[in-house]
Amino acid sequence: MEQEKLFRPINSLFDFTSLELNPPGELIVRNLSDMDFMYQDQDKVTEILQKNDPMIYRFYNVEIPETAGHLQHCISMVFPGKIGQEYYMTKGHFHEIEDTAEAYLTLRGQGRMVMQSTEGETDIKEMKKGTITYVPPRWAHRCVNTGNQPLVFFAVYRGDAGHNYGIIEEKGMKKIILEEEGKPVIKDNPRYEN
Ligand code: S6P
Ligand code: ZN
Repeated sequence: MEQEKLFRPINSLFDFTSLELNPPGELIVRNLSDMDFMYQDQDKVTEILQKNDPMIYRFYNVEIPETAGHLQHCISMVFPGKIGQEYYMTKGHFHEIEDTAEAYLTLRGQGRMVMQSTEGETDIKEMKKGTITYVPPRWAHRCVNTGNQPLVFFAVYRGDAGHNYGIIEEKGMKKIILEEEGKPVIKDNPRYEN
């Protein structure tokens, strides 16, 4: 069998002050207009988008071949803020190859990882500097910034795992995280369609 061409080791450096990765790899930015339909308060979304289009999060994907033997890894940051009572969050996804897991190390900030299995169960874990969150195979995952500084985390997953946003774009997730009396609370998503 022909051997894959030898891939050279690489180093990336994350700067905790500028919040940039060097080299940046592939930088993906998501503004509110990229995920406006995901928030509960659609009047608030419209009101905000009439004035500006805030950056909700961005992530740096180190450029790694998307094959099973490799480990994709990235640095993501969700900025602090809310749409109405709902905290800024990532879109969330299943992996295209559902049977692939992921590990997250939180580097800075405060948040929650909202997970939902293909069977419809929910699990929510705290994210804060030092937490290592394991996302087992077949769990969708979304990160919510419940603090007042950027929520920054490092994630690593199988090279060919891929991303499936479709189900969450269509249906949302069962649980949402809102701020009530200055604190994050878990609520049923009134817009979730079974
Ligand atoms: C990839 C991993 C993260 C997310 C990133 C953005 O499997 O979970 O790198 O891609 O945090 O989230 P999302 O939901 O927009 O891909
Ligand atoms: Zn993932």
